[in-house]
Amino acid sequence: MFNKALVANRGEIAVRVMRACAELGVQTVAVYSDADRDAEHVRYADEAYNIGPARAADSYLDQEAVLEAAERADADAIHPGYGFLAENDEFARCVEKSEFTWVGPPADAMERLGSKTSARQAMREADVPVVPGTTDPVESPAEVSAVADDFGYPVAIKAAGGGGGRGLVVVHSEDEVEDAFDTAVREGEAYFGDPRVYVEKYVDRPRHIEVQILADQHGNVLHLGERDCTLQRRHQKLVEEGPSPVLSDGTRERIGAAARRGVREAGYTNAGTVEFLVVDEDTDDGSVGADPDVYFLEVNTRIQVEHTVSEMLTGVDLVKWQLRVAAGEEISFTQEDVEIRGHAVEYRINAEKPEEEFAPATGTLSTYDPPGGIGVRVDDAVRPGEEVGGDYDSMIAKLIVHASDREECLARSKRALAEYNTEGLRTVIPFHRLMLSDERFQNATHWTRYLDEAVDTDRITNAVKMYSPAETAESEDDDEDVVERTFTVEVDGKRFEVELTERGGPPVAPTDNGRHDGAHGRQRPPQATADDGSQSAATAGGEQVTAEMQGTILSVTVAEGDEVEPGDVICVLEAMKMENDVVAERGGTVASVAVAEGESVGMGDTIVTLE
Ligand code: MV4
Repeated sequence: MFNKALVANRGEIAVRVMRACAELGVQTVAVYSDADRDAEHVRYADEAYNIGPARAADSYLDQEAVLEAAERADADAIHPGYGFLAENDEFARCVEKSEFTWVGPPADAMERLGSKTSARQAMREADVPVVPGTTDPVESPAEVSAVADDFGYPVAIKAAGGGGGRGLVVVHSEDEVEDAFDTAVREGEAYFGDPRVYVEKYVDRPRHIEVQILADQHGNVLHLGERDCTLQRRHQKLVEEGPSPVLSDGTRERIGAAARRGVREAGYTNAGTVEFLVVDEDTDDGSVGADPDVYFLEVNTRIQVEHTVSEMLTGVDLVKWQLRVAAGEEISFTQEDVEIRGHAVEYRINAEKPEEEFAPATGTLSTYDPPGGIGVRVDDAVRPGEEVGGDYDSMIAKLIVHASDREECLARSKRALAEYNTEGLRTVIPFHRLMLSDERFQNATHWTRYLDEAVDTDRITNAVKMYSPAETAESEDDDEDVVERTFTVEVDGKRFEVELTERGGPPVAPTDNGRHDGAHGRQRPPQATADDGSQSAATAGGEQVTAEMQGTILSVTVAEGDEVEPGDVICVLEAMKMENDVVAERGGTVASVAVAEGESVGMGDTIVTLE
């Protein structure tokens, strides 16, 4: 095993790799840019070297600077993490020729499987189903039209050096071919320095399923189950889970065996992921039957963000095995030993504003209090007071939840996300809470473009308002006085913590119990506030009065035909251990009542309709 490993990365993955090193008794070397001088991964390492200014091209992507740091530290291995240089086969080749050991796949295998066209060729040779289309690059729009004549529209023109959605142009008809071809060639050249493109039949509404691979230098090639990464937004994964809730055991075995064949064919070693598209032509509701169509998509020749899902399900520490395999060790378990236990879901915690098209957010994490408890893992590299800028990727942490099955996992996820307390920096946590009450996500009938095509932005905006009123209140109208008040009240001997966000109200002395002295010491999501200060757990704009959070109806105080005035209580909703009045924000006649006492409601469910 190595004595000392340099981690050529930053953030949570750098800490993740260093933890694996620490457990193996390997000394750790961090590299950092000027912007990361006080970053968590620097503090965690045994030694650290500055490699340049904040701009990634001048630091984390500067191959010479990284190699110089490895020499100064007298490291004997380099682990790239993910992103930055992790899939740069030229850098891998550089390291292979140096005195350092590359902790990753051989450069040749990276090059062969990193190119979309040669990867398709390798998979075809290994009898792995690939999306119908060309394996070699096409030279003209006419060749694109010929493929479409064979397989029908839509077709996808893809950059040979592409991935992650860049250099992918969908063509729906003949008259779009020429412009689409030119666009794909231009994007390939611009993003990947490679103008070559190829054509595939475009698979509509697929699920994105990937298989985790681990292979050593002794001919052992294993898979560690699959991950379902279908919940994405504009090619950015937000939630990954395993095992996939839509695959039958037969399909699961099929893609696992195909992934092993494919990477073995390419001489791949170390950790990697084989991506597939899974689609069922026989269903039209997004569900997948026992024998869907499975198509190879591409290989990721690195450890991925979502490797944690496979670790929680199998108990295998993938990063430690990366280090062991790179050091020449043999994998000590067989495919038959790999057991998938329970269900796991990873939620990416990005500093982004979901209600503003997931625009990057910056700020100071004045409060950072991640969840804990059974089955809850948080991989992060931030701490209270951290300044989060826009220099690098927006992901600041990953919440990984593991439980006995998907139902328990989603329930545990709701609890963990409710505990995940951040202030001073907008994150996607409210979006994740919303998804946990989204019917399609709950019944796993979403598809890769579900968020792009079918999730109403207003729903996301309402969810964000519900769970982070302080930030949204300030951002809504910064020159308006926004006063937050927290009251601890007792009603009939029962204790309630009530948080009010008052706009334009008189200044008040801050309460002495702060915002976090609730029963569990956690900030509970404050409720929307109706005019009279009563707590509304719903909004009544327009015709429907809807639930703004998941909960149980304790009582319904109106019936069809009743006249209601603004502020009248419609019903009482029990949520997050509190009783919340659902009030009408405008008057009207009750046209219908959609709930009854004792029923559960999800966020966005209609409670009554007013006319
Ligand atoms: C496809 C596809 C459907 N048909 N290729 C997305 C980026 C890269 N991983 C390849 N991707 C896809 N390739 C064919 N022939 C669907 C995807 C895809 C996707 C496409 C658009 C928007 C979001 C997506 C998420 C995952 C996969």
